[in-house]
Amino acid sequence: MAFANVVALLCFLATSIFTVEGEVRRFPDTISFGVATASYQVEGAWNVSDKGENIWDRFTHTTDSIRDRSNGDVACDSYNQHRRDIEMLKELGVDYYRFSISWTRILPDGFSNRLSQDGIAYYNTLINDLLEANITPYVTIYHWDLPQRLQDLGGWANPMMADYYTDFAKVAFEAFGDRVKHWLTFNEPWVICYQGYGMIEKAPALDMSGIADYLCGHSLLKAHAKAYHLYDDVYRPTQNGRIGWTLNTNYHEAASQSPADREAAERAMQFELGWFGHPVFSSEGDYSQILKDRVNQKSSEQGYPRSRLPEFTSEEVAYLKGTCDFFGLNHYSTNFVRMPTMALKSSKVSFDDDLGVEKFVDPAWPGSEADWLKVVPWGFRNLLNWIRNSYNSPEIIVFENGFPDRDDKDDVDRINYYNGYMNALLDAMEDGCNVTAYTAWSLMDNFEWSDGYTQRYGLYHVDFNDPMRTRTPKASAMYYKSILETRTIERD
Ligand code: PNW
Repeated sequence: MAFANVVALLCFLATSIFTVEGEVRRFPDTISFGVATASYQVEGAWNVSDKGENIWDRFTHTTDSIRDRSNGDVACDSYNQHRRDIEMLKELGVDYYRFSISWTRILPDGFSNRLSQDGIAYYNTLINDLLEANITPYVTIYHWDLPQRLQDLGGWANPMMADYYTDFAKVAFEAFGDRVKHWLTFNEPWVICYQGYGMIEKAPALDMSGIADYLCGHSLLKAHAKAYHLYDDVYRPTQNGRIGWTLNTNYHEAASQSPADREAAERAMQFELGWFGHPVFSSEGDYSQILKDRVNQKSSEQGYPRSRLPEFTSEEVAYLKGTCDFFGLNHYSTNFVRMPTMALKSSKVSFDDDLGVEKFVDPAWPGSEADWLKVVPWGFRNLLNWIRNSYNSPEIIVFENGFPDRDDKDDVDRINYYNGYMNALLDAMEDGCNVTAYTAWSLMDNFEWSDGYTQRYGLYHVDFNDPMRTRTPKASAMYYKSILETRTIERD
């Protein structure tokens, strides 16, 4: 065969391999799509008008805990640039936008006796402009930026927080509830308490694991239930909205099918997702027996006069049960879990010591810019099924899912992540999981907490060296847009 013919044949083979259309899968019409951000991560304008100081202002300004020594003083400047944000939402074609309210922007002192008219006006404008663009606002009432004044009183470890939080939520329902019909009380209670009260990873960095994390969780659960009941009793009858919260978890897969490893994996699920999931979504309510037994037993071995995990009264158990209109889920990654071969000696009191399992990842799993985030799409499918089986098939809304890189506009790794995870979502829906909405984290690059601006999750790139904070669509923005337009995805 002449050389030219060989080349022609090879070209033909190559193009036919690479242009063959993969199988296309369609999303049911019942699912809607959105993107998310959070106030401290995007707004900036940290001291504009009468805005009060919050714990992230204090943490970034007074410690060297942020990897690049940055802060959210300006962030994406969304306080001044929300019109550009709405243009991007329109370009993507999302059904809704999930954002959060900065507590001290509307209540400068943390308490509801003094409202900031400028703060209220900012969110009114944002909400009105979203509605005008035909984009539904989904509002997180609390995404980690606690008023510093309330932290000075102990923050979430103070049981009075349930009242102060509910006062704040009431202001939000009163001011915005005529137009906002989708509420989340809290973003990720586990991260707030485990990383903020147990560790130094996040503000207020209390570093009292095994004590402060459980106190935080306890009053946070009560705060959630109180705000839920307030909405349910007083506002729902006229405002007709829905309210829940969003819980994060890794999926914990048993390292083997041995009974011990399966027990270890289930225990990890009950400690992480179940800590906040069981009291609200299980049919019996309260903390799971496994969580109560472990912490109780450890506490007594360690010489404490009572369990470090506080107890709910039976009235409280009943008050907490069912306080979500849907199961909100934030999910990023998966790990394996095995039972330790030798009982781990309790050296230091901690949440992880109470849990008492070993976690590890498969080195073959693709990584990301965050060491905790490996790309494991099947874990997402298994997690959605775990929720379906453990909590009686609730309606599930995915409020966050996304991938961090360093800084790439041609972000093929992010596209691969979304392709894998959205395929896993469809697999789970075919298994019978009732998922009604899916949210990409995040609309744009933003202040990634302790990692500052070194890790980027955005569909839009943000130039943080540019005073205008210019936003540019990445390849993944165009990819997400095409999924939303066609409501289809290629099978991976
Ligand atoms: C979420 N984990 O945090 C937050 O809701 C966002 O504000 C944040 O930007 C995003 O995920 C990316 O980090 C998480 O360790 C932090 O499993 C840590 C974990 C999960 C979520």
